[in-house]
Amino acid sequence: MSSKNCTILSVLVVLLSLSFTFAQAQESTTTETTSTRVYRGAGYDYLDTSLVPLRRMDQQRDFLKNEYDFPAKPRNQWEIGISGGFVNVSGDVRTKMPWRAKNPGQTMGFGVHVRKAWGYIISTRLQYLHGKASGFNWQPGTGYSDHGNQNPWTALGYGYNPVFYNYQTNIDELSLQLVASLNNIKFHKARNKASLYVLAGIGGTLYDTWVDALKANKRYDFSKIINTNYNADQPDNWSNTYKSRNAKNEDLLTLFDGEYETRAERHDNRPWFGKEKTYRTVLTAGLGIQFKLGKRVSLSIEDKWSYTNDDLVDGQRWQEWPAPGNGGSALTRDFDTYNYASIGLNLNLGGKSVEPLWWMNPLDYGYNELKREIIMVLLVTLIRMVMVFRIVLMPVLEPNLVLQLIPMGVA
Ligand SMILES: [Ca+2]
Ligand SMILES: [Ca+2]
Repeated sequence: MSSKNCTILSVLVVLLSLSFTFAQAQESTTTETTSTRVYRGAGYDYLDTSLVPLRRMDQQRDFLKNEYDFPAKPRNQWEIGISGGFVNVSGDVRTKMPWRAKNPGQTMGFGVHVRKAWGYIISTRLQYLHGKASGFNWQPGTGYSDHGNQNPWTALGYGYNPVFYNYQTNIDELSLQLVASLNNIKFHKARNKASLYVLAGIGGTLYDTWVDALKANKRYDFSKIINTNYNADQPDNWSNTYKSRNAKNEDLLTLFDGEYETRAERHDNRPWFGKEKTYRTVLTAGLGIQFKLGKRVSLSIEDKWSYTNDDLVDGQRWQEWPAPGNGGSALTRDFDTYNYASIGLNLNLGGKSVEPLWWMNPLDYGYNELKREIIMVLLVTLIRMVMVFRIVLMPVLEPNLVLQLIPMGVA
């Protein structure tokens, strides 16, 4: 055989062996079932019938018999989780974070939930939230006046004097949410290690709100703070009173005793539960991210808003600075909404199940089949080239070599 023919044959053999090596490397680097050395998905083995519930087994059988192209949806785990974080009311009275509050414990809450995926995008979550929020204004107001003894400031005899509104509210919420996973359908990676999601839901809230209007059974004397000139706390050439809020806040923190002893104003046209609590249906919305810590454990950071359509969650609903004696102030414009910013720990539960589907990429199976198809086409093409070379070209180029290779099984 001439050296030229030897070279062509060598190139084909090398190409063939390289293609097999490539295919095996693909399988061995991605396989989770090393015993068979076949890639069966980075998320789960889609040939494993023990993961398929009985009601979907007919589909799985059809899939395994090659009579249906789609594997049945596997059983997936439940998630349970706990969380803790800050509770704040966006309302008429300024809410406080723990480091700005009279009592840091009155600005926080905790939550527990169960979550279940119904598809790769949508899951539902049932969450219970218990929390406290508190706050106070650094600007005084008189809008409470002329609204009867339902208002604590009026009932305690503050008359038309300016007061610093404050509140502490206790919240118990149960809500059912639809959660949409945003980033588990991936075109360039088999898995997501962080899961982004948004949620929207509906629920019910019981709340009760209290006011710190007395110190040792006596009314507060706010006149000292009201009459203090805080302009010295503003930067030079500024006339923005907001710049003096920190000094006022410090004085108010010193003045308040932190005992919210007086019931805040409540709706007298709504039922009260247990004499204290008011019920409201709430709409919830939020967004969050989960980080995978292990096969069953994840950490979540989330922010959730609850829309109450209620203006007394912070105990205050009156416009500021009405003209005394003119029938009182009007209602403020916006309702109170509360927020829960939390960090949580989640655990996946369930045997004979895959991970919750928001941790799975549904394209994993399809891409794998596509890749396998491409490799097979390459292999068939190479084999055909070898056969053409062996049957058509080699006898013409080097008939003696064919005779020599036949006993060796090469030709
Ligand atoms: Ca008090
Ligand atoms: Ca309000």
